[in-house]
Amino acid sequence: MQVVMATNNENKLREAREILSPLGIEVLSQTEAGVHVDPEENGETFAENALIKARAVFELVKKPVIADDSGLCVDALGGRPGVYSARYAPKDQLCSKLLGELRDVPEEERGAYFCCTIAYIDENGSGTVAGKCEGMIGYEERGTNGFGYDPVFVYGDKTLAEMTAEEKNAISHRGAAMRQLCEVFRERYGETHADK
Ligand code: ITT
Repeated sequence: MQVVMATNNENKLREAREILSPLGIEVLSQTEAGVHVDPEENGETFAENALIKARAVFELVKKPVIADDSGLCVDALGGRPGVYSARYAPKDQLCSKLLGELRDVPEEERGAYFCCTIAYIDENGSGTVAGKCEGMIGYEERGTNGFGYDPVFVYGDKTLAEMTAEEKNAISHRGAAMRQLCEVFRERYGETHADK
């Protein structure tokens, strides 16, 4: 089956493809679907924002659409940046700004988690699934893979940016949410062709 992903973030699109294509779901970009949409994300939750993005694209394409709204919640910052993760700082300064804010925070208070909510919508209606990845914020940037806050998010003994794509997708918030999405699709549409 084919779904259109309502995102302007190339890294999210890449990870969605890595996770969903082995499960038999082909993910088309907005460009491949012939639309360009960048709606204002004025929801207060990941789910609200994911639904805003999914609905905006579904109005224009008559195919199933998915949208990912995600972010990093840092314990010592009372859950910030959360839904504002993309707007916390310019893209190349996200990690350095966060490390600066946490400069004096001791190890035991450096807990954080990534959240990912995926909204899906088709002619039968809409819904959401969510995934979480718990770790901590390190003291320096490490690794060159991934994107966003990956170089400072430590899971086990590596940052997400030190993991291969396969390693990250196996434990990530996005991986967890996408695998649930696949279950929803199996219920809605029957088996995806990975099963055949
Ligand atoms: P779209 O809205 O177009 O999908 P976006 O990048 O603006 O793209 P969000 O509003 O959901 O997406 O912002 C999520 C931000 O959280 C993202 O830009 C990253 O900075 C961060 N983020 C989300 N998932 C991440 C991951 O797996 N690794 C590192 N950072 C991540």
